[in-house]
Amino acid sequence: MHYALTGAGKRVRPVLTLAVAELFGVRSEPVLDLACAVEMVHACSLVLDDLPAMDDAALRRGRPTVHRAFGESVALLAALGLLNRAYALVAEAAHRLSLRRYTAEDVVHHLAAAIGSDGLIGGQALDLLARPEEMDLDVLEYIHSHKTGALFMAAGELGAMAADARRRDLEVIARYAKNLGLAFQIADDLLDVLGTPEVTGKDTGKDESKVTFVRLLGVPGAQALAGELLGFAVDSLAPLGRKADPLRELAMFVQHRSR
Ligand code: GRG
Repeated sequence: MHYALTGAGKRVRPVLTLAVAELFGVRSEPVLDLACAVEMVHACSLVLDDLPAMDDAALRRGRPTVHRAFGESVALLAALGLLNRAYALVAEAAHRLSLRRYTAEDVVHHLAAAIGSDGLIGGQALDLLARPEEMDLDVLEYIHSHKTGALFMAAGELGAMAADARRRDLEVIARYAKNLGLAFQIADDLLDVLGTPEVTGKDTGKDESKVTFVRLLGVPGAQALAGELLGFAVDSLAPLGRKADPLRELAMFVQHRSR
């Protein structure tokens, strides 16, 4: 669990949780716990995604994947351990926050819904099961807005809930994070083609046999779509004014990321 969690990842999702809570004026230990829980869920998903039964990856965050380092059975247990710890942490943090607009159950339920069969798990299942001839842009968007976008949305929404943000502000953050997450995934597809393992810290060229945004649109088309989605993300922040600038910077980071 420690190995999976502490590798040299970018921490984009927990940064999103912290940045959202902070823009609504809240910076506290329970918020940090929520952010850590989001990263634990992400680390869990990476361990599972790397398994031989899924992507069969050798390299992650610049070092051997968890199953390569410790064996498949330990990797499975580590993933479940991280997921369990994440739920416990969110439940404790949500309780300590004692919010006015949201119950602790709302917060836990939000995360659970993002992970479940209508979230990461559903997106990943369709990714594994869809036949190449069934893949078009709509199916690809469904897969990635679930397997990647759902955790970005939850990361942002948990930050907003932790700050007791109004429902309409929660919706602003959800729209931003959905577009950011999809753009992040397209950038990931582009890095699989244009990046190197030395810089990205993971295997590249893994998607050669897969239908990806780059396969369907070409490199310039995928770059243009990522740019367009990031534009939507940034536009949706207008009601929040200048205090949302850190989220605009995060969108810039996604646009220009090399790892
Ligand atoms: C039970 C949590 C859970 C998941 C089960 C395996 C699975 C379902 C989903 C896989 C989701 C997945 C791995 C999507 C890919 C998302 C993605 C773009 C990962 C790379 O994220 P980065 O670049 O990685 O943020 P670092 O290492 O920087 O954190």
